[in-house]
Amino acid sequence: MMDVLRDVVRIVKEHDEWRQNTINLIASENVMSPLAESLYLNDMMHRYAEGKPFKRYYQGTRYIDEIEVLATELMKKLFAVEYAEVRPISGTTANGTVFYVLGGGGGKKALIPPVQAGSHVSHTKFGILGALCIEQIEMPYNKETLNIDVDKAVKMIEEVRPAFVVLGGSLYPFPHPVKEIADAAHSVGAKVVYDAAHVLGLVAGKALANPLEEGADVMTASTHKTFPGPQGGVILTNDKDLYKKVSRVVFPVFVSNHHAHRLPSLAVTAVEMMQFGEQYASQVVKNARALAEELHSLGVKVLGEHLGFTRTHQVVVDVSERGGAAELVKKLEEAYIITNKNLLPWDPPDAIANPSGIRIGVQEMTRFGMRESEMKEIARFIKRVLDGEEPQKVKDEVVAFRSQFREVRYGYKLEDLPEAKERFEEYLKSVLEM
Ligand code: DSN
Repeated sequence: MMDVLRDVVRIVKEHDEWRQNTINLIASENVMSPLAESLYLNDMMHRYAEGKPFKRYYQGTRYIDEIEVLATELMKKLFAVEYAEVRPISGTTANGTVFYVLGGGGGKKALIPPVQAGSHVSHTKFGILGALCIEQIEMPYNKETLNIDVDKAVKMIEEVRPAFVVLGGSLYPFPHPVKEIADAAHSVGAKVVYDAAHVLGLVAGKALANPLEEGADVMTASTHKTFPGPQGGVILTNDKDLYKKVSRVVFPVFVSNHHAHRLPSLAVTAVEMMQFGEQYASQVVKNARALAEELHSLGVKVLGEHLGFTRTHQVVVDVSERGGAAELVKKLEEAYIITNKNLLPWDPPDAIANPSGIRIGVQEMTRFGMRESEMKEIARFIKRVLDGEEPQKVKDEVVAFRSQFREVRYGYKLEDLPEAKERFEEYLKSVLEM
């Protein structure tokens, strides 16, 4: 059996080394700061804390209660909201909770953006929305503006009178028109759910408007995409009644154990975003724009040229004239450039195996200190692979380039907080001595 254990260690070690040598452009990922990462390893990972802080069904939770209250307060402050629910363990769990509250019980309708235009699977009949027997109706979309067709969507809201409308999503270079849609939704008594999973860090850093200030009733999100925290979910709202219902549903319907060991890292990340969020978010958007412009000038087809390519962390490339994305993303991976294939708004749903698009996100490389000039270098690497150059040849240059960017910026190191360094050393020592 020791061989199996050696294999487990090998797999983790090789994964860590490999991904640290890659240019990671997956738009839904990020890295925590060293301080947040060190605090992720803690005994709370072994514990249960069902219920709300100080009203648990288990003993032994006094520090979990304390950290949960602190993380909640920090998220409220960061997003200037009245209520935050940090127990969802993912963005999907957060969506499930809110959808259950707004549309559970069957017979209700929800309007969502088209799947090919970026709706997350949890917004669809294939995901939690469908599992809750809520009818998915797709909003009209304008392929020219790469956005919801406001006039047609308003008409549809008035006709369909849904229980709620979902905005936000996973393919999201241009923010949705929250105010216009919220006005129409509210006129028929519908709520607006804004799924900020992808852009939470950009909202925190004020590179995008806060959807709750634009008229959304509730914001769901994951806490590990542009918001560079631990993997998890959050629900934010100013609606007291909605919050109360959400808090009664997240447990016991969607979580039992809510993985409390992530909450110290969430609290740290919230503080870091208060300190460095604006610098980080504005650099992310500048980097995305620089990458898109360089790809375009090198002859790669980038979506949204007439709209300035992007207003978020995402750059979307159309490779339909290059045989589709399926093979190209594998070649990019061979060159140690990690991206994902993605449906584009005009792709048929069955193009999922070989869609026209490659989705690129610059948030993680921004965290490692890359700026506009590095984005140009990355564009050149991508172009060489797309043009058919041997990925292995590009890979060696990618690894050398990446090795110059090892330090995570816009956050705290252990040296910044001697107590944290001491605590981490003690933690590691106790594990080593066990
Ligand atoms: N599927 C993820 C993404 O990459 O956007 C979100 O959960």
